[in-house]
Amino acid sequence: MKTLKIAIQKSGRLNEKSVELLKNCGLNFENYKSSLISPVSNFPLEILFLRDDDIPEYVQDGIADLGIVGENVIQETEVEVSYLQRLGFGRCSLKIAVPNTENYKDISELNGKSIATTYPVILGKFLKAKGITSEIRTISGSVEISPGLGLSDAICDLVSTGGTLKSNGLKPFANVMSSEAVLIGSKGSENDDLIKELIQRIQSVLRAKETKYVVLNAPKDSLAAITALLPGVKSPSVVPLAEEGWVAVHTVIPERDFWDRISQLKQAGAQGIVVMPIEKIIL
Ligand code: PRT
Ligand code: ZN
Repeated sequence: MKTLKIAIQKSGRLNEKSVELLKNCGLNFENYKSSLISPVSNFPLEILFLRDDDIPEYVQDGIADLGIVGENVIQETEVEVSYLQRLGFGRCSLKIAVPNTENYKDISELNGKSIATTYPVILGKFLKAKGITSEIRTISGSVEISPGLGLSDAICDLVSTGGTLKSNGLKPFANVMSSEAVLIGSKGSENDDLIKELIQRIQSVLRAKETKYVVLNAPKDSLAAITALLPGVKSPSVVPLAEEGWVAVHTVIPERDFWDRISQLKQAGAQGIVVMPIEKIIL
C-alpha cells in the first residue's frame, strides 16, 4: 500500500494547530521538534515538518502529496496546486498600511509612492489590477519598521490583531487579501481514495468544532416552541423524563449564534441546559 506524505510547518504560527488537527483526525504520530519526518502508526501517512515557504513547491512537485499552509504563501509562490479544504485557523489579512500622520483618502494616492513588503508578487498583482504604479521594495522581514527608517512610504504586511501596526505608528489603509490555513494537494490528488478519506476525517473534525452538543429539560407543552429554535443534525432527539410531563431534548447548536440561541431557549421554557464539546460529526 502506498504511503502519503503531508507537509506541515515545522515551527511557527501554524505548527500547533496543524498538529492538533491531524491528531484530532485520530492520527498517531510523534511530534518531536528535532525530527523532519514522522510516520503515522495507524494510517499510511508520513508527516514532513518544513518551513512554510517551502510547502507549496513541495506539494506542486509531488514530493509531498498534501500540505497545510497559509493562502498568502501559496499565492505568493504562484504554484499550481489543488485547494482541498479551508481549515479555519491562521486567519489574517494582507494589508497596505501607512504612517498615522498621513491622510491618504484614496488608494490612487499610492501612485509614485514606495511600499515595502515580503509579498511582492501579491502586492504587484493587486496594484496592477487597480492601475496603480508604486515602487515595490522587497525586504525579507521587519517590514513594519521600514517607514520609520525612511525606507518606504508605506508597507504591505500580514495583520491579525493590528498591534504591530499600532506600535509602529502605522494604520491600515487597504485590504489586499484575506488568508487562512488551507489543505492543498498536488494537482489531481482530490481523486485519490486515501486523500478523500483524510479530507472526510478533517471535515468531521471541523464540523464538530463549529457546533456544541446541548441537552436541556423542558415541560412537554413548551416542546413545540423549543424545537422550532433548534436545527439538530437532522432534528432534535426528544426523550421522556421520569417526571411526568417533562422531556429532555438533545441537539447540536452552531457555535456562531450560540448565546443568542441559549437565551431564546430559556425564554421558551428550557431548563438545566448542559453544553458539551463535540469531537467529530460524521454525516
Ligand atoms: O519559519 P517559517 O518560514 O516556517 O515561518 P514564518 O516565520 O515565515 O511564518 P509564521 O510562523 O510567522 O506565520 C505562518 C503563517 O501564519 C503565515 O504565512 C500566515 O498565513 C499566518 N499568520 C496569521 C500570520 C499572522 N497571522 C501574523 N500576524 N503570519 C504572520 N503574522 C505577523 C505579521 O507578519 C506581523 O509581523 O504578525 C505580525 C502582525 O501581527 P498583529 O497581531 O500584531 O497584527
Ligand atoms: Zn516562512
